[in-house]
Amino acid sequence: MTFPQWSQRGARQADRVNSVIWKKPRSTGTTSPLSVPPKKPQPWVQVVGHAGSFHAGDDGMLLKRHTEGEQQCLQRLMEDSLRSFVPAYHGVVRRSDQDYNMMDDLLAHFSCPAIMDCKMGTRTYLEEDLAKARERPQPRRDMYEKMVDVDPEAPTAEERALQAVLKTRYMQWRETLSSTTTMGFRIEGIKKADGVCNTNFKRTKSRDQVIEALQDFVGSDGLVLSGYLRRLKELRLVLESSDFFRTHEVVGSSLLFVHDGTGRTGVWMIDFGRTVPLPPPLTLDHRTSWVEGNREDGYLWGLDNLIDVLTDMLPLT
Ligand code: I3P
Repeated sequence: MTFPQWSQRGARQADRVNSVIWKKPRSTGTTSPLSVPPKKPQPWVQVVGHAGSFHAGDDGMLLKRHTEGEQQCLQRLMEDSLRSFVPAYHGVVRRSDQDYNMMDDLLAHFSCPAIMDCKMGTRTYLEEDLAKARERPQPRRDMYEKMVDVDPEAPTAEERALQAVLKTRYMQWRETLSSTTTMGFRIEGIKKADGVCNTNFKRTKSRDQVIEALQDFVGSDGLVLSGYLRRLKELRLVLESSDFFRTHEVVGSSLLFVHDGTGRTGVWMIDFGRTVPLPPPLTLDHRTSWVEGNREDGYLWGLDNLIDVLTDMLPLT
């Protein structure tokens, strides 16, 4: 995804909010086939995620189209020190012949929240995707068209002749177009409290452009900004000692930021569809530059930069 995403805010405040938001899992790893069609997805959830991937569940739950890989990550995360930084996972449910991973809807306890999805890391495709693309290249016309829409000059002569690009090539191009390569994170989408959504951040690349977008998101409320900063620093500390994080390549995962008019804030890690376990004894520090084979994803380097940028903004609010 994406960005289903969701999010929230700060040290003591975050703890208080978490105690409200993070409910005890009721059932984990269970499948309960039901014939009731899922409710329509929340508008926000549709903004960045794959269309049709999300549905509102009952009682503050969110249903996300099931993938085995994401299920395994969420199950492992429930046992990890990162648990309070991811949506609580409640197992698999079946609706209209489709399996879904059921998790807490992180927006459930916010009132008219503002939401931002930041995709973390310097690389947005897996090393195994590169290998697959070499073995069996599958150029995509839809990605060529998306590329030309943004920059007609971007395709090579060969791509132009094919009218198609490889997905890895498209993803790399998106990384360099945005702040992914230079800062290790990029803004994917923002929904303001008034309901207006903006996903037009493909070219938001420079530090100044990123700050402008973040400033617009947090508004003039210094409490919101300091709440986010506290939560991100807590997250960094936990990531640096998490067994899960050390032993997984985390690609295409986002941080979901959420705040509302009460000053409540929160940040959670979301989207683990492209998070894969490393072959033991390989581990990552998530800061070392990527060279093919080392599996590094730049997640923590991106978080360092994000914290740095938000810290710079602090006196401005
Ligand atoms: C999409 C974005 C998604 C990716 C999707 C891309 O590009 O990179 O993260 O899904 O691939 O099309 P854009 O944001 O420019 O629209 P995954 O993360 O699941 O790979 P897809 O078209 O193969 O779903």
